Amino acid sequence: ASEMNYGEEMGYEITGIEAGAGVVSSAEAAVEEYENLSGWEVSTSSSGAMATALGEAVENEEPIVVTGWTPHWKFAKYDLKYLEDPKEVFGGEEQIKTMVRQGLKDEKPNAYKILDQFNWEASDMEEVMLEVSDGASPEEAAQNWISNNQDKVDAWTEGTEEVDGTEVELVLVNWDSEIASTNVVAEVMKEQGFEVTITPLDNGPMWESVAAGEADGMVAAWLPGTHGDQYEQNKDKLEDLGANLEGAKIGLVVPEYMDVDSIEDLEA
Ligand code: PBE
Repeated sequence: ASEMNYGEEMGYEITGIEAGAGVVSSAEAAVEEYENLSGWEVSTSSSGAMATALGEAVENEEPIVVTGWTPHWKFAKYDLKYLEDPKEVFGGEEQIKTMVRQGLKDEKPNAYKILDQFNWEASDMEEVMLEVSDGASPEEAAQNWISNNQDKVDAWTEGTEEVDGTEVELVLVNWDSEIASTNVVAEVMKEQGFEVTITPLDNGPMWESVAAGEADGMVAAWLPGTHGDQYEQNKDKLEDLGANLEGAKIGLVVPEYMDVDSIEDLEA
C-alpha cells in the first residue's frame, strides 16, 4: 500500500486524452475492473492537455496518473514508469500498422508501395516526436529525420517511380506519435512528387474514412488491443499493409517519485 493518499490528492482522477482513444477506453475498463479504483474517473481532453498537466505535476512534484503510451517523448523528458497491470486490462506489446483503402493498389500503385514499405523503429519515431515537442514544426522535424536516415527512406521508395502531382490523402488523430509518423511518410511522398494532404480526425472517423474510401490510408492502427474494436468494425473494407513499427505499448503512467508500482496499489 502506498504511504500517501494519492487518490484524494488527485481528486480520484486519471488524466486522459481524446475521448475516442483506445487507451482512454482501456483506462475506463480498468476503473471498472480494479476494485481499488471504484469512484475514480478518467478525464478526457487532448494529448496536448495531458502533456501540459503532466509537465506541471512533475515541476511541482505532485502526484498524477496519465493514460500513457510508447513510443512517446515524455519518457525522454521526465522520469516516468508504467504501473503494473496484473489484470492485463491494457494488453501487451502492440504493433502500429498501416491500413489503406481498397483500390489504392490499382489506382495509385506508387503511393501504395511506399505505404507498404514504410517501416521504422520506436527510436526513430521518438526522435521526430522529441523535436516536435521542443518546438519544431512536424514538417521540419520529419525533413530532418529524413535527411539523417536516407538509407531507410530509400528502402521505402525502392521499386517506385516518381509521380507528377498525384494527390494522396492521409488521415490521423493528432496524437504525438501519429503526428510524427504521418508527417515523415507525407514528406517522403512529397519528395517523390505526390501532393499529400493530412487530415486530422477522431479515432473512429479516422478508421471509417479509410474504410469508406474517402481517404487513401493511415499509419496509425494500434493492434491487436488498442484499436481492436475499430479494426473489427472496418477490417472487411480495408487493406491491412502490416506493421510499420513493433514494440508499442499503452498503460497508466506515473512519475517515478510516486510511491506506487501497480494499478492495484493506487488507492489501497
Ligand atoms: N494512443 C496513441 C492511441 C493510439 C496511438 C495510444 C494515444 C490510442 O490510445 O488510441
